[in-house]
Formats: sequence, C-alpha cells, structure tokens
Amino acid sequence: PTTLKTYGARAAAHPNATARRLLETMERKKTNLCVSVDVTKSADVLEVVRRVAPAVCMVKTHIDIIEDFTPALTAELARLADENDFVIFEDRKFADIGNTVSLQYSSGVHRIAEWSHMTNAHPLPGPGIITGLGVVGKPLGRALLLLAEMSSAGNLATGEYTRTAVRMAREAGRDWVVGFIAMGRVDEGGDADEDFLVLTPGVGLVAKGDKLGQQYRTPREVVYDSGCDVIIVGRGIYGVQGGAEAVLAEAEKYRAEGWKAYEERLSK
Ligand code: BMP
Repeated sequence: PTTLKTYGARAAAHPNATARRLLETMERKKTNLCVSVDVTKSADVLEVVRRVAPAVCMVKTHIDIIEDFTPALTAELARLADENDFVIFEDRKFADIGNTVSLQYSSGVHRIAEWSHMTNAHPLPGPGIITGLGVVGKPLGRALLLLAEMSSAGNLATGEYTRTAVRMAREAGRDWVVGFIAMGRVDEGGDADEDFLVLTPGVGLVAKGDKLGQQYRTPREVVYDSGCDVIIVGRGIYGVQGGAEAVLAEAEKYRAEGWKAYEERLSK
C-alpha cells in the first residue's frame, strides 16, 4: 500500500508534475508539514512564510482573506517557494459549475492559477467542476485535490459522499486530481500502482478544538494511525506566543513529530 512507500519512491512514479515536486521536496527536506498562513495582511503572511520556510514542504493560503492584496504578494510567495523549496496550495474550495470555477480559477483579482501550484474543490457539483478547473490548470502543470472529508464537527462529507469523491478522482485521472483533503486513507482498495496524496487539516499538539467546530488530532494520529501524507497546521504554529523565533521553533516541532510518525509508519 501507499502508506509503506517512501515519499521519494512515490515521487519517481507520479504522473503529475506538481505532485512530483511536492513528494521530492518532502523527501529532500524531511518534512510532511504544510503551514496554513491564515493571517489577513500581506506583510504578516510573508513574515510567517519566511520564518517557517525551512520546516515546510508546502504553504497553504486563503488569498481572499488578505485586506491589502496586490499581485506583488503572490509574486513574492512564488519567488519564496522557488528559493526555499516548497509548494503553494491555495485552499480555495471551489464549489460551482465547471464554467464558473474555470473563471474563478483563472481570473478576478487573484488569478489563482498563475501562482498556486495546487488548489482544491468540493466534489458537490459533480465531475464538471474537475473538468472546468482542468481546462485552466492542466496546461500549467497544476494539481487538484478533492475534499473527500472535513475536520469540522457535523460536516456532511461522510459515507457515500466520501466514496463518490474518491470515484470521481479515479475517473478524472491522477495526472490532474492528485489526492484528497481527508482525515484518513479514503483511497483504500485502489489499484496497486495508484497513488493519491492525503492532506489533512485539523492538526494540533495542544488544543483539542476551537469554539467553531474545528477538531484537532496530533501529527502521530494523523500520519501513523490514519496513514495521511501531509499534516496541515495553522493556528498551532502562526498563533504561538513569543514572536517570530517561536513560530519557527513551533513549526520545527510539528515537522519533527510528523516526520517521526512517517518513518515509523514505513516499518509498520
Ligand atoms: P487551524 O490549524 O488554524 O485550525 O487551520 C486549519 C486550516 O485548514 C484552515 O485554513 C481551514 O480553512 C483548513 N481546513 C480545515 O480546517 N478543515 C477542513 O476540513 C478543510 C480545510 O481546508
């Protein structure tokens, strides 16, 4: 199964350029940590990213929360990604018909496809959302994730919905849909050479949740117990007390925990 293969071996066999880049970076930097930079000013985004860069394989953005957005921010993020060897994931959660999402992905103020290596979509509207995003993203070598599950209490992405999301990804092909936002290995039972990435939010070493339904598990629960590939951590890292130094130290703590859980999983 996928969970017993190294990130490096998986990189070598992957048909999608962005998935390959991510898996190679994970192997090279020994990190399965993605930091979610959910702050609302450009300078603060860049400050957090510069701090955590050595510890991450990926930086996740919500570009629509930035109050002072200009294209200089995304240009600088792209530059930092190349300089520091990480992948950018805009957590856009597209959820409309194919024609609309292709416009939302390519156009508007944010022009997401221009700078974000990876993005994600809800499978809710049906396969047209995958095709519509693919018209824009595939020629650029981008990658798409489907939200097969969510971390928040009471969410509807369960059971048959989750299974249908996985079926939609298989039908779309791994050269475009490279994996899932999910809480575990939703892709079990696939072909031997199938390789989906599972990226998992709702990760915290201290808090068990927030007041708005978020639910946290530890890196070990996510990577070792549930077989996920990438841990996504937001407030647990950028929200830590103690300023910029403390942010990198905290990121390094999560990186080490996530990597240890991965190494133990390989010899399960
Ligand atoms: P935090 O670690 O601060 O709780 O942030 C989690 C991040 O992951 C947020 O950016 C949120 O939008 C995202 N996320 C999530 O928490 N649960 C999901 O199911 C899907 C997400 O994208």
